[in-house]
Amino acid sequence: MLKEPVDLRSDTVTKPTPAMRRAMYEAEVGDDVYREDPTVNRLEEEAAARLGKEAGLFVTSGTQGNLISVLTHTAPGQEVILESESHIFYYEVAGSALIGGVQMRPLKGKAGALDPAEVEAAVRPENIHYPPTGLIALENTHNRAGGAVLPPENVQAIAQVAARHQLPLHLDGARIFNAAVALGLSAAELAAPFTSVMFCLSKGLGAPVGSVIVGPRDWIERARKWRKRLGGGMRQAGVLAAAGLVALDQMVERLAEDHANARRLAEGLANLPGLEVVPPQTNMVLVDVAGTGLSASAFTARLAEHGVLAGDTAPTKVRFVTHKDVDRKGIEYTLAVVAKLIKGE
Ligand code: TLP
Repeated sequence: MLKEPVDLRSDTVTKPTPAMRRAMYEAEVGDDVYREDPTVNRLEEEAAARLGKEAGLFVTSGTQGNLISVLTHTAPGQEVILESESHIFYYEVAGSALIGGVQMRPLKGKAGALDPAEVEAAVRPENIHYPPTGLIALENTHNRAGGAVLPPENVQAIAQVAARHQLPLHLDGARIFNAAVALGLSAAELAAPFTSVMFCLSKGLGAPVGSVIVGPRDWIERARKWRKRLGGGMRQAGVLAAAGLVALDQMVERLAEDHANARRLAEGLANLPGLEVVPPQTNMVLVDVAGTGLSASAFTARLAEHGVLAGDTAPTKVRFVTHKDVDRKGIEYTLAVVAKLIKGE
């Protein structure tokens, strides 16, 4: 066993770097509800600039950022078109339905991407029986599709549908920087077709807490009110924002290393009998373990006995997520542990 467990459950487990801790210690702060926290203000400006939008809002989490975005774009009784395995639909505890009173209209995608024609067909025409469509939401990278990158031309086509029907388009870009690095494009280029974008500082970028939503200035003003209403006004949040600024400044380019580690892990796993591996595009490796005769939860429990942590995302599906706190040695160790497990040793 290695000294520390190899934790591949998620990139959310990443710990702040020494530079982040220093920046947090030294952060200039003020009351952010009065907009007097200079470090939060700097993060919001920097995030908006990086994503090519007018303004930004620092929020507690990706889930809160998506919830605030849905609430700000829609009115109760409207419908939101989104992918059937998207995080907003699958993993956000029905917050938008409960708090926003909206109905979800999930469409099945391919590798996380929706068919623009199906999106257009799902937009509701005027009819006494129908809820009006209020929003289209996409996810890039797509988590449950294994960190899949949305093809830019597919996003463009859906943006045209949104524009034709005068609908806002939101991006759950929790991992937009992974998509940008994988495509060799800027985050601003990927964000351009969207009205609003949420991205996370606390995943592959390694900050301890927080996400940012970006969009038009008047929209962010309304989002700020929703954040307060939801209890997300954070006062001296500069200590957190300081780590976010370091994340944007120092942690984006290195995501390529996580992608290379995911590819190495996938290649090694694909050579083992009983495993079906989805070739990774970014930092996630999805593996169907049905061929081993084990359930995903039994499989991950066996790995955990040897100090390797992975997640089960369906009865026979296991997810490994690479990130800055797992190096190549951890990946090779993981491959050795899985090989032994499969040989029944
Ligand atoms: N995803 C987490 C879990 O919630 C599943 C993970 O381990 O991958 N959008 C996307 C695409 C996400 O993957 C996540 C987190 C979020 C939003 C929510 O972010 P947080 O955890 O900050 O609320």
